[in-house]
Amino acid sequence: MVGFFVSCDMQAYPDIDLIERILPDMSEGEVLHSLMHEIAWRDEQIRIFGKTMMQPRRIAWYGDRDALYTYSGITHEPLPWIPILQTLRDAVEEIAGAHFNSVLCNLYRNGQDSMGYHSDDEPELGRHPVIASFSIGAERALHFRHRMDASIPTVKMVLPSMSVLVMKGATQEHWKHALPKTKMVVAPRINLTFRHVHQR
Ligand SMILES: O=C(O)CCC(=O)C(=O)O
Repeated sequence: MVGFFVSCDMQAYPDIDLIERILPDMSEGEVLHSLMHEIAWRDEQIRIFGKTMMQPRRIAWYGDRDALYTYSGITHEPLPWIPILQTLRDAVEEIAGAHFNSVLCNLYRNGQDSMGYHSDDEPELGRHPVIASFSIGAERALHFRHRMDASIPTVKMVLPSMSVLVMKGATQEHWKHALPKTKMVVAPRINLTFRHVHQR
């Protein structure tokens, strides 16, 4: 396995590993260019407190044909895998030691694009899912907030370009995560969260 691990205390930290600089034989520029231009990015609406608005990021859902996934109240039908996503899936499967049949792609166009606090705890992901989150482009911080114990400090993980964050164990059960807006970063960032969706 290539990379550098940050091992975390199970009590005060989510069960996560950060592996930096995967794919040593592919350039960051090539991968970023492919993801930007070959993914069918789309804008999606969300409803918050009765108001409909655009999500502050662009998204796409790819996967095996039967990997249907309900997310933010919307059922996503996957688009078929494309070569760059298959290559990245192979790499993250080896790192995570898990099989993934789908991927949620997020494009944050600048520091004003973001994702609010949530857990990836939909029933079709099963209990204690392994989720491998590949990041490329601008470095942004992912924040983890404990769901039950407000005295536990927020964990802030800076996710470098070409890194994989593996979330596992009780991470989704006990923690919420978010990608806050930032005034510092203006460059785009792409994040791919590889998941295994079980059929109901
Ligand atoms: O962009 C990120 O690093 C987080 C993405 C995320 O939380 C999700 O797709 O559920």
